[in-house]
Amino acid sequence: MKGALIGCGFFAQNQLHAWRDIDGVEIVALCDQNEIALNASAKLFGIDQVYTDAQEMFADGGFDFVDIATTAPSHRTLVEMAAKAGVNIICQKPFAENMDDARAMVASADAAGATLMVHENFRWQSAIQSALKVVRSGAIGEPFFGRVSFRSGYDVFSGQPYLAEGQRFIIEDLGIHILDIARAFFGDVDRIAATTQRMNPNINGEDVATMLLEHHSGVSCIVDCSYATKRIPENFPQSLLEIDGSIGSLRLDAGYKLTVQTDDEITVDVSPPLLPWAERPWHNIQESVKIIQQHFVNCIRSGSQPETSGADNLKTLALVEAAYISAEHGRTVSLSEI
Ligand code: NAD
Ligand code: 89Y
Repeated sequence: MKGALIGCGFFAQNQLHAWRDIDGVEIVALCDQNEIALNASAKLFGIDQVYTDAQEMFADGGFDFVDIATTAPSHRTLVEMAAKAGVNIICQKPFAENMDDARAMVASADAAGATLMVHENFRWQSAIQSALKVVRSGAIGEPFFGRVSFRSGYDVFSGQPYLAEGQRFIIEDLGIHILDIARAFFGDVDRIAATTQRMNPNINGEDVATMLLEHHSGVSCIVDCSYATKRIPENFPQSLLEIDGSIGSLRLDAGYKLTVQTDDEITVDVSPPLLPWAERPWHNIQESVKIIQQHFVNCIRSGSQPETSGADNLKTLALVEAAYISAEHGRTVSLSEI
């Protein structure tokens, strides 16, 4: 399977490493408007076919899928270009800047018969997958309460300066993953209520968000995110879980400790492996990049829909929109409004 990647920035380096680890896949073309970033990645990963214009890359072709690793403002144009070219698509989160764009992007891939997956990778982290396996096995019974929590003081702005600039920050950038984890455990959401705060005076958007989700399944779930939390040891980038079920409970605590309590209590270490190209503390995220990209390849090979498909991601993106509306207007928002 031959692929092309657009956007050779900060995070794409992980994607390029992970593609090299996946059997039967080769990235044959690279594109970035920034020639310095383009040439640096081309040299590092030994890729000869390079473009500063995505249109030209699609016109030349010679690949079966495209990996869109740019930031959200370019996603709609690039996804629609890829769909027109008839290639399968994996696109970074946040999938789109608004719901209208996101729906149009899904429609364009559908019309072209192309697989469209969003690089929504946090639910694919191996620690989260281990917890999902326990809950889906019924080991703690019917869940009725959840908490998915991400609290950190890690400086994300040095690697991703654009995160300090937007009017929106933590829900759109990070909360989107945490909301998606809540969906993976408890399914679709009927209503959400959210508050936001900005603790860091040097950024434009909110860096703290506290959300309450009422899932269609009946589960009440708290999703809380912060980049203003000073704690030692620093937890970045771990997502922590607390789930209560009818016959037991599950916790994923800091340090990747997974505890399941029923009549007995079992704690297992679900630390992610440190891939040869990965570095702490990012190794948790980096490992999930390889897992999600392998999932994309498996789905194309088997002709099945990715779990985190474009269509599925509309529901995660709708939660982001609903959370901002709720925080702005101080009211509970029904997802049917979005
Ligand atoms: P970045 O700014 O470092 O890199 C983006 C690159 O895309 C830049 O080099 C830019 O020149 C290029 N680009 C933009 N528009 C283009 C276009 N139309 N054609 C060609 N090149 C174009 O950004 P980043 O930090 O690497 O983030 C990229 C995306 O990855 C963001 O959406 C971000 O939210 C996401 N991200 C995801 C994770 C995760 O765990 N899934 C982690 C970090 C970042
Ligand atoms: O951009 C974000 C993401 O997707 O994961 C962590 C991050 O890099 C900073 O919040």
